[in-house]
Amino acid sequence: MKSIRVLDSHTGGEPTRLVLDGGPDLGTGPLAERAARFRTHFDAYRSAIVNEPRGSDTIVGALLVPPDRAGCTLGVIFFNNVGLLGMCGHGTIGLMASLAHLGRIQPGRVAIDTPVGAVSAELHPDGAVSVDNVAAYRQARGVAIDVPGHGTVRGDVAWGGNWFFLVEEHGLPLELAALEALTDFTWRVRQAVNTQGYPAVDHVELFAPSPRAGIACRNFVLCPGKAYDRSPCGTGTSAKLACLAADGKLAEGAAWVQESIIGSTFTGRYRWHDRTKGEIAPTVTGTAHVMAEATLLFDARDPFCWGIRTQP
Ligand code: PYC
Repeated sequence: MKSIRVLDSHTGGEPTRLVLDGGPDLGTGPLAERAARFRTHFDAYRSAIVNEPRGSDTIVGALLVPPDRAGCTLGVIFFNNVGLLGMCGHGTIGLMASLAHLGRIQPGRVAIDTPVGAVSAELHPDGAVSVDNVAAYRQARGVAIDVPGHGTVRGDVAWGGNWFFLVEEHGLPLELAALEALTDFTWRVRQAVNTQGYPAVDHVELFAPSPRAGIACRNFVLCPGKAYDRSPCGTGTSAKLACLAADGKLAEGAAWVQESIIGSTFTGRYRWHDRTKGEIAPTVTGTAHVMAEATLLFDARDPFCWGIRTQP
């Protein structure tokens, strides 16, 4: 029987399933090319690892691969219930905590290759992890989208390792009690954004003040497969920092504490990467906890051996 060894962690409530061995052999070359190979030839692995019955819509998988970019010591390709992610902030924090648990890294920095660029992650002595993400920027400001059944919704389109539509004014309470309404609204926004000029946007992020002192704001992030991010979303926080920097609302180096819908937090900071292009170098800090070590078993007689594929 085929088997795949995994280590599960969560970062602020959002799970990461790290594939240690038994995953698909994607060969060599740039990670973007290997990610394309994963998508085209090995999608069954993706589904089998993160989808039901072994997984759930919320799990993000992390496939460890040899790096391609000079100076990187490892490579990772993140994936979810419906496809691949460019980068994943909570997943990188989970990856670092998992490698520390396995004794493979000590406090210090690791340069990591991803399909969208090299990132650098630092494991701190207390177990927290800071991720120096790929450069983030706002592509468009105050875009008006006509959302059927709702009306006009304005938001910014920004890159933080994935594409986001960021909405400040939405009129919904960012509370778990409103989860259904939040999911329904953000899904409709996503579809409208995709058909009204921004087909690459696959995350929608809403903001509201936090009821807790010392927190800059709360977010709700709808991920590509219609699950909401339990963490404050590392790439979403990077996209937010890019918008704040572009608007002159956050100074270089100042801390931005981003709270998720379940109350977990990341601390974000930025440095200008290229001010003329509006590109920032974001750093997102958070903590992950290891939860399970497991061997996934693949029985050829099992009709759901390769997972139940969901396409919302
Ligand atoms: O933390 O970047 C992130 C992320 C993306 C999707 C889920 N989490």
